Amino acid sequence: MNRQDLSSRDLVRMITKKLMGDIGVGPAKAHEDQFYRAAALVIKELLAEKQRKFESVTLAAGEKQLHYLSMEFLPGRSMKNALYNLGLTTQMEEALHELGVELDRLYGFEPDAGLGNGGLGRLAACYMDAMASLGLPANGYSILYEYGIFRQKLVEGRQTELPDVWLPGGEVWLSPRPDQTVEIRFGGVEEESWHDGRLITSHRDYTRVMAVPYDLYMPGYDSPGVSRLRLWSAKGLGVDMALFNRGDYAGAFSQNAIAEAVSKVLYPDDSHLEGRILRLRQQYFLCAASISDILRRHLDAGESLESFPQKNAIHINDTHPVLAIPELMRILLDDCGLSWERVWDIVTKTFAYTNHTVMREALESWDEGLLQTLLPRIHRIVKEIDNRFCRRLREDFHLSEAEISSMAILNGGRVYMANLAVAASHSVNGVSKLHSRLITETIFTDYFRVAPEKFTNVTNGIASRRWLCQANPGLTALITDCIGDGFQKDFSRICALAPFGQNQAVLVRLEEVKLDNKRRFSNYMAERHGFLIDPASVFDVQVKRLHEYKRQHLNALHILSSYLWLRENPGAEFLPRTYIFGAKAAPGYVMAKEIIRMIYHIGRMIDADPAVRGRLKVVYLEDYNVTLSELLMPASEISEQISLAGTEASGTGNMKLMLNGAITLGTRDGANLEIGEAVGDENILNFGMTADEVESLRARGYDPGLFYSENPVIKASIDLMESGIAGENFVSIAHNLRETDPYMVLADFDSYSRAQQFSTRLYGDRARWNAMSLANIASSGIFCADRAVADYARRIWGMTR
Ligand code: 26Q
Repeated sequence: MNRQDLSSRDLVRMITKKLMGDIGVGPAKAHEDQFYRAAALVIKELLAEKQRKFESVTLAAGEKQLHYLSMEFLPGRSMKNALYNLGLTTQMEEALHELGVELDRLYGFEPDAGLGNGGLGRLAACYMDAMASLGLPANGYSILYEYGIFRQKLVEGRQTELPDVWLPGGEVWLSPRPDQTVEIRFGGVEEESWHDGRLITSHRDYTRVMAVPYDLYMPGYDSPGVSRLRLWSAKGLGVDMALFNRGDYAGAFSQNAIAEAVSKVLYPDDSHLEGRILRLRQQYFLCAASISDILRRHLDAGESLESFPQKNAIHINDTHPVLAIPELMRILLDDCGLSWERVWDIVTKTFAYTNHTVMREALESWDEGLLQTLLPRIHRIVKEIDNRFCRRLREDFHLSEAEISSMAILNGGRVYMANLAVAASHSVNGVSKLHSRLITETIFTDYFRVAPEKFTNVTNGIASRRWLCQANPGLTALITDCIGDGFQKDFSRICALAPFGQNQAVLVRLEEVKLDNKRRFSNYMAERHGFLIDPASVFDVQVKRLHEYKRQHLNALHILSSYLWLRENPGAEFLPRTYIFGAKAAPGYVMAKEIIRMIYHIGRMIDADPAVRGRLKVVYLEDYNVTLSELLMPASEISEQISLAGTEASGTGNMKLMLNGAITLGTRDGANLEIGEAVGDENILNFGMTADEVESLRARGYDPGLFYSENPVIKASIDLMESGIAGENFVSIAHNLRETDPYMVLADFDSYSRAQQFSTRLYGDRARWNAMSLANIASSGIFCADRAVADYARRIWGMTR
């Protein structure tokens, strides 16, 4: 049974029962938020039941299970997606209507589950959806952060961070499983001794934290599959009675508080953050709880240790959960008594690793002393892995000491997590063709020479049904009218839309759908934030985390130049354009926060200037998240993907925008290149240096000062930053651009400006623009997460269906 076979009558009965039984109110008196909870509880129960069935069928059939370990999952809201995938939206609408409420209004009561920072976390959520839709058994593992990604508030353009309290509305989706709690041990002393000729390790004086699992179910579309995301919550052992009885109340409770701090809050993405001990505790907490759970389930199914790699694939999402490797080794060595060689064999057949960045400064490393104190046994195992590994490189591969030290796991008192991941995984992949090539040429070049067969590429994909069918019903209806149903299940079929690029009636309808979505977005912004956005202006969108490599400041610099141009040419014809930004900055990233403040003030300056107002507008969206993104993507027309070539691993927002008919204005970076291959050069707006050109410019020596002094447009725009934008100046950004410009904003500026102007000309030719937009939608099939996950399943996880 793929679609849930329930009538609206059944749902009325089930919702009423939940209201009376769990919430304590009858339908006549219930408020909307109570209806939201009741409906969520009904859906959760259906999902739990479906997941149980799916799991028992796949286990009975002896199917291989995927375990996806990630410090981040960013599912956003669950209700709409669950109903859509179960095929229950209409019945639920009718049921609620009968009870006097509108389903659409209930969606608004659900908070985003924001247990991630951005791309990497959202990717994990998209993949859970795809696994379930393909009917492949998948378990996601992460942490039940009490506070997810901070809520962003702008005060005079300054980002301030507020705690994200999501559990009050979010926990209705979680099923606690306290019976499957796991004990995690930190610190203490580790000893080895010999008994009857065997080496026995013992561990004492450790502190204990309990990991309590909460499950979130994610159903597949028109499929029996349901993915289970298991989130671990840290629980202390309660009050220390000995201290309490002595009257030491602070001491009596403090151990408990320290233990529970582990799952309190998600670390905001900060690649430069010096190794914080709490982050390392979080990482081990996730890994130890998950490995224990995976192994228990494997053995409960009546399987042997030998069959572990045949029945389980463990994927580590970047290096954050890499301690799962030594943790599995620890259990197999110490608790199961296997030999090192057998354990190494099991581990290297089980683990696969995805890298999400080429930037060296973002590669994780930990102080070795810290690891030793916090996890003495894990440290010893890592040391032994490193010893054996380096010995092999020296003896079997005859590598030089320089090569060995670049590949070593322990070096100069630090632990290199990416090296551990590559050494112990059977597969290492990047997330776009370019990125996968670059990692073999830069950060992993020595590894690539020794074991080229490990390296592969799987280009990212997105949950197309969420980002198109659920987020953009108008466009979905148009596509269905053209090519019928069927593309929802098999997204590669969306290519059947391509011939409609010749059909003027379809193109006109496409334009109308876009305008409707722009109006919907403008109305929302007006009601919520009092912003007035003209739906007739071009919606030019850059939404992603704020980082210098993503170059929001290149966009801002160009807006400043347009502003100056308009001031000098007040009578000129100018296609009105609204630049929409949405981005959170890591709280400690000073330059990123300054860029936010500058963009905000550019918006103010323009609004205050009658000569420019109405033709240019800059909107900074506060607290950009998954739900806001679902509203914005359908309304977007230009997709800004302007990272310095060679820095953005893939990008996934670029795919969501393309799927909704936006035209990419971007560098030849990450997945932009593959978007270009799919749509053809005439349907994408590329500019700037290629990754190779960036490299050679760097090698020749890049001097941003030259661009500043020789290009009057650049000079005037940077000078404006310094002299004042809406009464504020941005000296540090101006200085950064002129003096170092690490991401070569000035080198790409001219080319970017020309691409912007070209986009304006194209937009003026409505038929041409609409045809380009349609070509983008029709070419987006390969960026569906179903395709990406099918690739992983076949080529990396050894799963078939
Ligand atoms: C590091 C140290 C301390 C705390 C947090 C972190 C941290 C957390 C998250 C470092 C990095 C991340 C996330 C990285 C990320 O999202 N990368 C993006 O992954 C996407 C999915 O593959 C790609 O599309 C993007 O190109 C890539 O930037």
